[in-house]
Amino acid sequence: MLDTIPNNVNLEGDPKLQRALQRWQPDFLNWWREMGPEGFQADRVYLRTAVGMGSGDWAQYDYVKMPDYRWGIFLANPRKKDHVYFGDHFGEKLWDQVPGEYRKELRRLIVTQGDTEPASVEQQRLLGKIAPSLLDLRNLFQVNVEEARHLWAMVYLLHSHFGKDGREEAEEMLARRSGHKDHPRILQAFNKPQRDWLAFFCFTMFTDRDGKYQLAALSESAFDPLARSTQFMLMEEAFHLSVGETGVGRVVRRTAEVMKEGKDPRSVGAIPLEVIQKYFNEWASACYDLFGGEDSSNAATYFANGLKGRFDEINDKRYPDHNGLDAAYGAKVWENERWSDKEIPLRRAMNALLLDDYVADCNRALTRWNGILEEHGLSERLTLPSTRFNRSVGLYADQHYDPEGNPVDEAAYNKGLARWMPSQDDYDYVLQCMVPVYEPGKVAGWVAPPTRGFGSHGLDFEYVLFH
Ligand code: BYC
Repeated sequence: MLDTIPNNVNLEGDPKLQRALQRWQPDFLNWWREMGPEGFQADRVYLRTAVGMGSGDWAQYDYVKMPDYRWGIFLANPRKKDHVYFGDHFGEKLWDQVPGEYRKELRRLIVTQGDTEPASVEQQRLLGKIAPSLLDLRNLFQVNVEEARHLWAMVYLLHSHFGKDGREEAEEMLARRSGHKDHPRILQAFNKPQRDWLAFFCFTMFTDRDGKYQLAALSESAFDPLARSTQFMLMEEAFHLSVGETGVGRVVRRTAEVMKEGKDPRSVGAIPLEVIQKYFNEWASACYDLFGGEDSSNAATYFANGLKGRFDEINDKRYPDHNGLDAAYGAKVWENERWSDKEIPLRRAMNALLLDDYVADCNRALTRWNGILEEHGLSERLTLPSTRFNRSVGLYADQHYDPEGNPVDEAAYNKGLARWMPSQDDYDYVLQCMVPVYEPGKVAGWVAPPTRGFGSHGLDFEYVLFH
C-alpha cells in the first residue's frame, strides 16, 4: 500500500510510521469520498501531482480519477542556513525533533494549519456542479486534491513527531466538519459556506492568501520538518492564489465589459460591482481574523521560541534585528470617543505585522482589478475593507467600524451592514448566474474567459473526461 504514497521522507525506513499512516489512509479515503467533490469522483481529471524535489520537475501532469490521486509527503530541500535565525534560540542548530518544552505549541500550530486543509475541500464540495468552464472545474479539483495533500503533510508531522496525541489529532482532522454545529473546523472562516464561484474566487484570493502568509511564517521555523513541509506546500499554493486573483479579475472584466456597453450587469446575468464589493467586504474581513489578535501573547511565544517567524524573516531587509525585543508596533485604537496610539511590544505584534504584509499584497491585486475598470473607461473603483471592519478577533473585535475604518454607533453599523455585506438576495442572484458550462473552450456569461489554459494546454483542451 505504501508504494502508493510517494515521499521523500524515507517512509520505507520507518516501519512504525508506516503502520500509523497505513491505519490513517483508509479513513482519509473514506473522508475524501464522503466530503470531497460531489458527483465527479469517477471522472478523469487532468491534474498536477507533486512528485518531490528531484532534479526534474517537482510535479507530473496527467489524467487521474480523484480517489486515485497519489497524495504524497514531501519536504523542500534543506535550507541554506542550518541554524535558528530569530528569537531566543538564535544561532542554535535547527531542530529535527520537537523539543519537549515546545511540544504543546508546535502541536497546536500544526493542528490549526492542518485543520484548514480538509475544511476548504468540504466548503467547496458542491461547486463542481456549477462550474463556469471545464478549465475552472479542473482548477477547482486541482485546488481540492492539493489541499488534501497539505492535510497529508501536517498528518505526517503529527504521526512522526507527536506519538499517540499526534495520531489522535490526525483522526480528529477527519472528524471535524466545516460548518458543523457541534464539531466545526477550528478557525471561523473555514466554517463559512462557499455557495457560488464568486465566493470560491474570493476564498482562493483572500483565504488562500492568509495560507500563503501563515505557511511562509511557519517555513521560517526552527523545527525543520515543519519549515520544509510548509515550504513545499507554498509551491502548490501559488497556483491556488492565481486561481483566486485571476478569477476575481475575470468577474470584474466581464462586468466592466457590460457596463462599458451601457448595460446593467443584471440584465445580462453578470455580477454588479456593488455585489463584488460586498463579497470583498465579507471575505477579506473574515480573513483578517485568521491572523489572530494584533496584540498576542501566543504570537510572542511562537516568535521567542523560534516556532514561527515573520514573512521572509531571513531575507527581508526590514528585519535587520531578528530578536524583536527592542522595538514596538504602533496601532491606533478608538477609546473614549477619540483615537489614541497604542504601542505593542514587537514580539506581541507578530500577527499585526503579518496582517500588514497580507493587506499590502491584497492591495496589489486590487490595483490590477481597478486597472481593468479604468481600461474600460469606468470611474467606479473597488476597495479593500479596513482591517477594523467586521472583526471578531483582536483589537477591533466587537466594536463598530464602517468599511473605511471609521467608528460608527451600533445603530448606524447595523443599518450599514445591508449596504456593506451581501444580503440573501445578493447570494440568490449570484447563485442564479451560476449556469454550469462543461463544453471545452466555452465559458459562462458572468465571467470573462481565462487568458490561458493549464500546463501546456489551451482553453479548449478537454480537462475533464466525464465517465
Ligand atoms: N478563529 O493570540 P491570539 C490555510 C483564538 S489558512 C477562532 O489572538 P494567535 C488555508 C486563538 O486560538 C492558514 N479562534 O491568536 C487557506 C486563541 O485561543 P486561546 C492556516 C481564533 O494564537 C485556504 C485566542 O483566540 N494556518 O492554510 O496568535 C485553504 C487568542 O488568539 C482565531 C494558520 O493559521 C480565529 N480566527 O493566532 C486551505 C497557522 N484567531 O489561546 C488552507 C497556524 C485566534 O485563548 N495558526 N483565535 O485558547 C496560528 O499561527 C495561530 O493559531 C493563529 C491565531 C494565527 C490562527
